[in-house]
Amino acid sequence: MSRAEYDLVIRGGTVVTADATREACDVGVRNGRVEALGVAGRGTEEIDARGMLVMPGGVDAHCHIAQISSTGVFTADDFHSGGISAAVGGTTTIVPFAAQHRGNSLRQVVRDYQVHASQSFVDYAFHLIVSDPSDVVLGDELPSLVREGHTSFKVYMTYDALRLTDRQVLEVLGIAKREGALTMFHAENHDAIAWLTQRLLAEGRTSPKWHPYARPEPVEREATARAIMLAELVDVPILIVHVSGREALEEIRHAKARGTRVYAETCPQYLSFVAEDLDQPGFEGAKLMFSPPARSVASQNALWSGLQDGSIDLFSSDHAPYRFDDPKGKKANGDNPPFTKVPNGVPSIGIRLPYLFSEGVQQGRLTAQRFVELVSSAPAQIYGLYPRKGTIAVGSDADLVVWDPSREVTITQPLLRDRMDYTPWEGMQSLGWPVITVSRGEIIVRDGEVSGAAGRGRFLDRRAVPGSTP
Ligand code: DUC
Ligand code: ZN
Ligand code: ZN
Repeated sequence: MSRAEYDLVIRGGTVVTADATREACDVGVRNGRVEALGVAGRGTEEIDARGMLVMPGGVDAHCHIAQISSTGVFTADDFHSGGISAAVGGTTTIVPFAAQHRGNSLRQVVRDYQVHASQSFVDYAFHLIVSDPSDVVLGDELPSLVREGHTSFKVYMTYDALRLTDRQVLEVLGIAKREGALTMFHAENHDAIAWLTQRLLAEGRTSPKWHPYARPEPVEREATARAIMLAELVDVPILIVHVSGREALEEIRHAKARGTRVYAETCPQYLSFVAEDLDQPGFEGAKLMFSPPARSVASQNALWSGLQDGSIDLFSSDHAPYRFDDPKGKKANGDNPPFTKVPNGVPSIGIRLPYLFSEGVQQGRLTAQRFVELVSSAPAQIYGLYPRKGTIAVGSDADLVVWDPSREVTITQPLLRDRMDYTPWEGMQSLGWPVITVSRGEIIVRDGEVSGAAGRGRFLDRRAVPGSTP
């Protein structure tokens, strides 16, 4: 018998990339890379993918892993558990944040995250969070870290512990322009939130359901417009993360129409929940506390149209996992603290792809190709990982998902394999599911069975990809 030509062949599936759909297509993998696309000879291991979609593994470009929140609480997931949950949901690359807190050296922060990330289950890169743009950070650390491959950073326009002034934002944007990096914005107006919050608290409106009232849509709209204006002054591309509402999206549409290079991201929680969903007995609403907050059905419809027409460029999780019934999670400040003292965020790294496939592709809102673009190709392109990640092409890393479009799955927290004690999507019926996840040619999830060593994920140097920096 002749020797196998490939380590792995995924045979006869419908291969979907952002730009093409190939029926009855084999994918041949050798040494962790795609080596054949179309017809492949024998593989040491073979997967029969007839009736399945074969897509590039997801790239989650917005997730908080092993990070201390602005309220001082550590995320429930580290790079091992977060990476496993990602892989179970079809994601093979993550880009979490190396988050600077004031007074910290940015370079030391990156070193610390490298230690955390040495346990990563999937491949990873870091964005930086710049919260203290001191002379040393601006003059030395930030430029040199960009040159070393950390080519994106997030700035916050709100949160006492993290926010930058407009002047500081301009300084950071100047470095982004000079060094060829992309600045990501958390766009909410800090003073408006502080004023509204003070009034709500004074009126005794302290339970989780008031959280969205402290940060209504105009707060996001104004900050989005301001971020765009600041970027236009410097003439540098920016990206608005977690766009939640119709109003902010309108600002982005206008800016794109006049030629400003502004990318926009949204996340599953904004399509799934509305502000009224936080109105639950006791502290339950804290499970749905994230910022910017849940909005309205009108905003959800606007986000879907943005995903369809390209006003929204990518779909990330903003996974920020804080356990509900836990003094190290949502209850870090007591069993029923005011909404101002609850860590913000939801666990969403595992649900990201199944949610968008089920609600987007299966509901006829998105094509499968657009789905791939939103969850994989666009984030890889925008953040300098393409075409190593984000596509299925000869020479690309063999990061693949075999997706059963007709598999019906009821979502439960244990299924998602994170370290949480709840999922906001408990009970959701997902039509379509990633039955096999492959990372650099290694099958790391098969029918919910996870295999692969801790720390198998590799750091992705974003300098190495010509032509893909913004
Ligand atoms: N808001 C953020 O800004 N980051 C993490 C999660 C959240 O809700
Ligand atoms: Zn944010
Ligand atoms: Zn975030």
